[in-house]
Amino acid sequence: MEIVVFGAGSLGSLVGGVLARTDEHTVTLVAREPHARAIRESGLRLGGEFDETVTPDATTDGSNLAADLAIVTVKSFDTPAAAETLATGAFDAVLSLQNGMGNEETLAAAIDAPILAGTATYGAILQEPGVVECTGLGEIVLGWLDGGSTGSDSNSSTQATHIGGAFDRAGLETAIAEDMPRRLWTKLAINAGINPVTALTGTTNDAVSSGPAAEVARDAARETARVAEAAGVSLCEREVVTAMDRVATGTAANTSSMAQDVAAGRRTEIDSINGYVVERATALEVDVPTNQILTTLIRTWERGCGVRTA
Ligand code: KPL
Repeated sequence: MEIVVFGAGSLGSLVGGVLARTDEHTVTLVAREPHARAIRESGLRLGGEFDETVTPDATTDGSNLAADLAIVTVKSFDTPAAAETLATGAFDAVLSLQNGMGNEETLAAAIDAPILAGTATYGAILQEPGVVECTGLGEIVLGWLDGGSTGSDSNSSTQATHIGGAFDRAGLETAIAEDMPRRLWTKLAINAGINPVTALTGTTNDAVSSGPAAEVARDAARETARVAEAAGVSLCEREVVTAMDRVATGTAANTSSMAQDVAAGRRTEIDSINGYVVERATALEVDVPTNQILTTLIRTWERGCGVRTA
């Protein structure tokens, strides 16, 4: 397949880099400088589990690209801009592998291609330009938001299976799901617990496996399950806590994306994670005090270092 990874930060570089290990795919990473230049000059080093150097193409200009598949891995606040740029190209399918909610709808509104939803629980960290480290093996789950009916035609489930099979063969453990809304809410609950707690405490993901920080993270995840239930998505509190504990243990040494953002003084995805939970909870009249506190603390930090104005 011809594959474009739009937004090759840590997760995008890992996913694109692993896909570039096989002759089956031609991979182009749309990345920022100096990462794109380093990849063009010396290849992309995959550290950790994959221990290999691969040679995908790399560019900073994502406009007018054509491919079988575009994988979107930009931060959720950059999705509108990514959608606009991707709309100048031509793709048979677009897969969102992003944190937070609402990304698929934003992409679908701008791009004339079937949009697949996905979740990824791999741990990844960009060590330096041209070097990404896999800090925890996880899983990719992908599928159509409505189980298939928004796919371009009756081939939609074949298309998802084809993409999933290609990911698997390259070494990315991938499952196809017909209950993506439920999967996205589960991933939201995992991120709502792990990300702000590790970001505020400057810890790795194992900090939410046990101890007082784990209780805060579990409360945030439980509240998210209650909001999902109120929104008509069947999800129980025990399930999301188990899922979060599994990810925290599986990516124990990983620095969550939000902890990486805070450590680097960058804007975080708080709005589309805990902020989204609070917004939906308010509309559905569900109490989410832990999500409210975590959202307030991260937003206060963002304002304090000038990466947030509102
Ligand atoms: O998605 C993640 C993130 O860091 O944003 C997890 C699954 C928590 C892995 O660190």
